[in-house]
Amino acid sequence: MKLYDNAFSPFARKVHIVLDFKGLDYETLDGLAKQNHAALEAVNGRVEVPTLVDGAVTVVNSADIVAYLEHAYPEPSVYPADPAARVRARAWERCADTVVDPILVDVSYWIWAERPDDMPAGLREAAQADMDRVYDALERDLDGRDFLCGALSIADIALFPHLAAVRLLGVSFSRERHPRLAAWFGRLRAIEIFRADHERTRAYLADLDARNIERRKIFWRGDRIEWVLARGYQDWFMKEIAEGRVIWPGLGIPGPTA
Ligand SMILES: N[C@@H](CCC(=O)N[C@@H](CS)C(=O)NCC(=O)O)C(=O)O
Repeated sequence: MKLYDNAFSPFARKVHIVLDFKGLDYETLDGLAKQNHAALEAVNGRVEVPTLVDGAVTVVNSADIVAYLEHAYPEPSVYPADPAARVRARAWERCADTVVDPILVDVSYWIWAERPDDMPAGLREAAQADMDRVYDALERDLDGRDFLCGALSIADIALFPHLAAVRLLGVSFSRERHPRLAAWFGRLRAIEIFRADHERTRAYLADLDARNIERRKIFWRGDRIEWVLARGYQDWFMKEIAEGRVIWPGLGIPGPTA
C-alpha cells in the first residue's frame, strides 16, 4: 500500500493513524512536496492528500479511505459495531472534516504561509467562538466516557490531529471550562500511535523551509471557503483571488481502473 501523505494535513494524519491502528504495512510519499505533485495528480484529479493506492485500488477522500480500510481490513475496527454509536462516530468524523478543519486551517495561513498581510480583524475571535461551540459539545459527549463513542473510534482519530494544533493556532480550549476534553486529549497523547503522529508533525514543522511546499498561494476548497464567507470575509477572499494567491483543486473525476 502507498499513502500519498503530508505530516501537516489533518486528513492524511487521520488515515495514517488508522493504518497504524490496524497494523497495516504501507509506504508514504509527501504528496504536497512540489517534486511529488505530478505523481499525486496521476492518482487524484483534485491533487489532494490523502490518497491511498492499495494494489489495483486507488481511494481518494479521507472518509472514503477509512471506509475502504475498514471493509478490506476489518480488524481492529475503527467504527463502533453498534449502529447508533457508528452514526455518532461518523457524525464526529464529519464535524472534524467539514467544521473544525475549515476553522483551523483558515486561521493557520498567518503561521505557515508567506503572506503580505496580517490576519483580518476579528477572524481569530470568530474562530475561537466557533471552536468553543465544538469544545462544549465534545465536553458534553465525554461525560462518563474515556472516548467519544465508547471504545476508541474514528471520532477520536479524526479529531486528534486538529485538536493537537489549537494551541499553536491561538484558539485553544481551556482546562477549566473543558476538563473532560483536556483529559481525553492527554489520554490519546499517551497512546503510541498518537504520540508518533504528534512527533511526525512536530518534526515536519521544525524544518518547514526544507519541505518544498507551496507557501505563497493557498489551495482553497469548498468547506474552507464556506466558513470564511459565512463569517463575513468575502472582500478579503475576493482580493486573494484578484491578487493571484489562490490555487483551485483539479476536477475529481475518477481515473481508469487498473
Ligand atoms: N475531503 C478531502 C480533503 C483533503 C484536503 O483538504 N487535503 C489538503 C491538505 S489538508 C490538500 O491536499 N491540499 C492540496 C494543497 O495544499 O496543495 C479529504 O477528506 O481527504
